Amino acid sequence: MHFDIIGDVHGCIDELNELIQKLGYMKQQGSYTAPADHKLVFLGDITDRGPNSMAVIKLVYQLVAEQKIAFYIPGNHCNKLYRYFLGNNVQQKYGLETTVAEWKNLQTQQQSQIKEKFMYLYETAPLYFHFKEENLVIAHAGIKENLIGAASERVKSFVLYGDTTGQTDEQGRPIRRDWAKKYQGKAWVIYGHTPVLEPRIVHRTINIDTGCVFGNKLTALQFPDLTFVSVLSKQPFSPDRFTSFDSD
Ligand SMILES: [Mn+2]
Repeated sequence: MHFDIIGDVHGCIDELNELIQKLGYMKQQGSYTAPADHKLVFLGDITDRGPNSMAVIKLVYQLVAEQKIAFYIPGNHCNKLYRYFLGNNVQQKYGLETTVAEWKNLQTQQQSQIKEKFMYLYETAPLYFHFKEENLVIAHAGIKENLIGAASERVKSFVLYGDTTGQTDEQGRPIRRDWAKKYQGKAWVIYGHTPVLEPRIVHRTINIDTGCVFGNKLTALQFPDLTFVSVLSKQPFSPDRFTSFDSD
């Protein structure tokens, strides 16, 4: 099996369609045909901040649930949207406000369709993938070696939010530990969550969130070939959103 793993989409539907086609998936009458033995993987944060989260939900649902040519796992933004749809009191900021505004603009029938599709995706998704035969782990914010195979609140928080310290920086963003630097596992860990200008490879970990919604590019990693395929973002560039790692 070949996996085409796509980084954080965040509502960037045009870039997503372009990337899927660049990966060799053929579009005909709105539906995609995968190259033989290939599957797409979405590693979470498909909505929020970008121009068209509704269209991304529809497309990911179509590929995962209807056409069965893609897999999906949630990210922290997905978790928040899910809790919003459950009726929980969720703060509408950090991007959720754009998705909620789009959703509220829909007619009632379309609202329930989108909600049902998204909730189905979220509820049927595992927290992360562990493809043992392929020696491949895919988790939104990554995973530590000793957590692979486990399922607990600690694992849930790690794969959704990363290795957070519980503290925040001057901009109010959570401070995260650089777990990848200490990773010694044999399995490849593919993740996103932290925008970087270029895919970041450290030991057997690869961050493919190249910040499409912040104006850089949308990247896919082809596994096991380990080749990157990217398309340029159409969004305005926000250089301050990208993390640089000093001593990789
Ligand atoms: Mn994230």
